[in-house]
Amino acid sequence: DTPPAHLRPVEFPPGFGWGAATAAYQIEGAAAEDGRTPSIWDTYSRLPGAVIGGDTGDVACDHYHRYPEDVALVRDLGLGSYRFSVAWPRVRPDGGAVNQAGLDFYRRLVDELLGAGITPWLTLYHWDLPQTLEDAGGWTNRDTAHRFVDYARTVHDALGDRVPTITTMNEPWCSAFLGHTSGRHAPGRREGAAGLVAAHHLMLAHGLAVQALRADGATADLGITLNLTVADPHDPTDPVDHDAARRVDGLFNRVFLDPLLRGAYPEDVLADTAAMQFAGRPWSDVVHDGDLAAVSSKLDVLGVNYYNGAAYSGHPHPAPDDGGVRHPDLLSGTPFPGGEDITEPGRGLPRTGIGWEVQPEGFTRLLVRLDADYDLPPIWITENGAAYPDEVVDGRVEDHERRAYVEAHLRALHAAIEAGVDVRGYFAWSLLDNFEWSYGYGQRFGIVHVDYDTQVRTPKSSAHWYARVAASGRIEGH
Ligand code: PNW
Repeated sequence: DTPPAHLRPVEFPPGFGWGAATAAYQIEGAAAEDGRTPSIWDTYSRLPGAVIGGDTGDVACDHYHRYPEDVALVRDLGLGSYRFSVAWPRVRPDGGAVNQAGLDFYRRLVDELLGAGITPWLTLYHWDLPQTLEDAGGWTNRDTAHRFVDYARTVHDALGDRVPTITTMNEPWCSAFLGHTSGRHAPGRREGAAGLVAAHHLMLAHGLAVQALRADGATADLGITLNLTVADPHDPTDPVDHDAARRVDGLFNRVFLDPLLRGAYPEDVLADTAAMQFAGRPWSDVVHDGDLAAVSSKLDVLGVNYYNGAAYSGHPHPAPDDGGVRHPDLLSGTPFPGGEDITEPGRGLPRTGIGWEVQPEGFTRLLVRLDADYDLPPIWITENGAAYPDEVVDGRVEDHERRAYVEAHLRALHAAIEAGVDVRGYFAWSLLDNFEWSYGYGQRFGIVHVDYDTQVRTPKSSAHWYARVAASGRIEGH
């Protein structure tokens, strides 16, 4: 008898990479040390009601001081790669002059990683824009893209010879549309088309930085990380729901994929948003001649973050039942410019502790679709994971739900590889429990538990399971 697919042993290709990921503001703490100035998340997290519990990244996991211990955790789990981000306001405080003390932290971190035999994967921007640049208009100001290029060159000059992969942006969708349309991420603006303007400037910053680093003689692979989703129609027989799903696919996936990989914005997205204005002008006036040539500069690697898909409707529905996890404010305000009518009614799938659907088959579908629709560079999965309310009991964290989530998603990833998609590696999100943005410290995504009173780290049972998968390149059958 052949066991069903979800129980069969699977084997990843030789050389497949295994890692864990983090981001600067979520783990470092030390918010005012060695010359760091505030970022938009320091400001936003202090706005009343913006972050559950009023949490901030002031201390977080104290990784700034404990990085040797955290690198040792990665090494002890046998993971070959570690993805981290550099904090712009440490390296160029206020977006201005270079701060050697800030750069030195990342020099020490990279030394520690290389000394432990771990390959560093560096992200330049994981959402911590210097507040001074926000005060000048932030990502809605074209000049921010040029300031980003200066910052990227500074980091590349210091570390580019020792870091084999540099990605520009993490998840520009979140920066653009959660930051400027729904206002649920920093800087907390709710200005509709400002999300589209910010998206364009983030992509422009990416493209100009890739061009500048190549001109500087970059030897590292250069790329970007997108968070992508699978948008299904809630009622597959209803054309209104199909149209809602098309619009979400446009404003989540294609609005980034098409400029990057085809050098043009999708026609349907341009048509849907044609009447949307920013500063009294059509938003697309911010797209200048030559911008899309820069944005579509060759990518050496594409990072894909996948957490969940969802089914969308164009009819009014109550918000999905997420078990009451989300603060009502976190559910209000659409992130889709012009998408005030789009609802997500829920379809009865299990949900993780943060209220997101568990939909591993969507991961296979997403990757197969990307491969069919685009001329892709090699892909790495730069994030995938789940939040659950873990507890330490007798020194152990038995997080069976997270292990099941990761196993199901690795099996779905394996199916995409079998179908011919060129995926080279996988990073678990996250190495550590950390500051989960507008949810604060209440949502735990780590494969390693962090006690925020003592800063004690405890690898969860999912980490031990993941370490065995990484060591063998195999998932055992059941
Ligand atoms: C990503 N959404 O954030 C980030 O890259 C991580 O920093 C974060 O901790 C992780 O996923 C878990 O949230 C997202 O609302 C935040 O769709 C919000 C969304 C998606 C990704």
